[in-house]
Amino acid sequence: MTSPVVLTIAGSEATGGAGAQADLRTFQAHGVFGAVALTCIVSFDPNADWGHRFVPVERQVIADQLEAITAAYDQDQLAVTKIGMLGTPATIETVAGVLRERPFGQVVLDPVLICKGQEPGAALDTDTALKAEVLPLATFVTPNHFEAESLSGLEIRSVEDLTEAARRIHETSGAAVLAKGGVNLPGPDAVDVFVDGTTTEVLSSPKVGEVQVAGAGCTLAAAVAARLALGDSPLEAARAAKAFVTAGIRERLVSQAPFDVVRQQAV
Ligand code: PXL
Repeated sequence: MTSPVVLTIAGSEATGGAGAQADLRTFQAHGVFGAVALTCIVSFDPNADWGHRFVPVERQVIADQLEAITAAYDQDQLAVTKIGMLGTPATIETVAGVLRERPFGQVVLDPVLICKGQEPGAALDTDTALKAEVLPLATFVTPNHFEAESLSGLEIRSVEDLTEAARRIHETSGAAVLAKGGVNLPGPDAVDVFVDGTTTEVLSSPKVGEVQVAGAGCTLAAAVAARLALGDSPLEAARAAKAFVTAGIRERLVSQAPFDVVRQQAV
């Protein structure tokens, strides 16, 4: 039996809250089969404020993983690719090079710009490379508040600002954009804005607390990818993904770490 396969090109976050682990649980919850090309390994440091220890996977090993995946699944079966944390300019160059070589179907980009604990200079190079090399290849982008400011050049304080930022990111990338306000915008609701060439829609649901829950961004983009693989339009995928993340935040996992994580619920 064949099934839609969704690929995530993402990092490992060892405790399982974010990254490829969250992506795979999200794919499983939607009944789609997940493949992973691992880009880096993040290990939080409980002795240093839970900062990120970050090790990139060697370029050749990333290319090898993508070679194995694209040889196993043809383009009809591997219809959607999700991109999460890439982490270094070298990784970005490798991934963008492979994506340009063959069609990877729809490409959902979660533009993870900085990782706590990364050296700021290195993070700036990574941001620049991501914007130049990967953003033009994306068909769907899911920036959070900070990433939407960085990608649009706008300061975002309101839903109107978020909408304008999403429009600008759509104009420069050509991609459908789901810009996330989350807990960073004031008010009782968690507001995201969807923009593509034809539709602007504000997606709103009551905030579940005022504290950020880890893994929400990964889960949202992975749920968009899964829904697209199941045949949703981008707008339908955005609506369903938001509902999926909200349910996962309600059922969040509490641990000894200083942040709770999204727990994906079966659809
Ligand atoms: O949530 C962003 C993110 C993505 N990918 C990996 C991460 C994190 C944040 O911790 O570790 C691997």
